[in-house]
Amino acid sequence: MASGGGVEESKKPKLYSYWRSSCSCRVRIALNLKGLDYEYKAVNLVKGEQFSPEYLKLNPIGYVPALVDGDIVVADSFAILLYLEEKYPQHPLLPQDLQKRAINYQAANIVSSSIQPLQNLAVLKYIGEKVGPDERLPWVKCCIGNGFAALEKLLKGYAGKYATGDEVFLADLFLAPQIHAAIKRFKLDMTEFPLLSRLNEAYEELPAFQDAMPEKQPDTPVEERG
Ligand SMILES: N[C@@H](CCC(=O)N[C@@H](CS)C(=O)NCC(=O)O)C(=O)O
Repeated sequence: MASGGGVEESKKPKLYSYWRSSCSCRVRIALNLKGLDYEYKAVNLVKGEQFSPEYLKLNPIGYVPALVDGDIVVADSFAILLYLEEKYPQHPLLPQDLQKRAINYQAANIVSSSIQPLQNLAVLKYIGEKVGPDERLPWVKCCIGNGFAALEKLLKGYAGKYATGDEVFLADLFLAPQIHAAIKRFKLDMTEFPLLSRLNEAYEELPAFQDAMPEKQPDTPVEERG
């Protein structure tokens, strides 16, 4: 795991992250929105650093992200976001309106439970080995397409400029990295998803989102920088 270091650095929250990880990206957006300076700790998933004994102490399941904030250690993006929301209430991630709040949980969970885990590195590696390398991309596109079709229907009655109105909330933090990966990494045709395409354009205008994207991280390989 690579780190920045320095005495002042040690007081900042530390985010264990991988540049292309959409789960890490959700947390990077939240930290940016809440104006929290943090130390970036790169965990190279391709090299298997998530399985080092040192990292497994932070997150026994061996996934990024993990956050260390003083004495507090919390892993899993959903748990980290709820922790940040309670500790740092500036720029709330949840709306007051209960129906809207519930839709934020639902949309976030569609991404985090019904899309992202199906296209995770470990799953793609398994499909590549057991079924065949050419089956990986069609599988990913099918999983993302099914989830996006549901999100289009779900958000139709709630979306404004962003997923549940004209303010950025939790659902947007899950949608932005997933849509970004669908377009840039998996080359998904988005014509069937006009609402999500429009939301993506709105996210691309926001500095907190721009700075969290895979192309801009300290561990982004030079050829992937943008
Ligand atoms: N539910 C977890 C999922 C975390 C997860 O799947 N992280 C991926 C990157 S987005 C990972 O670490 N994959 C490593 C691997 O598959 O070995 C969360 O939201 O944080």
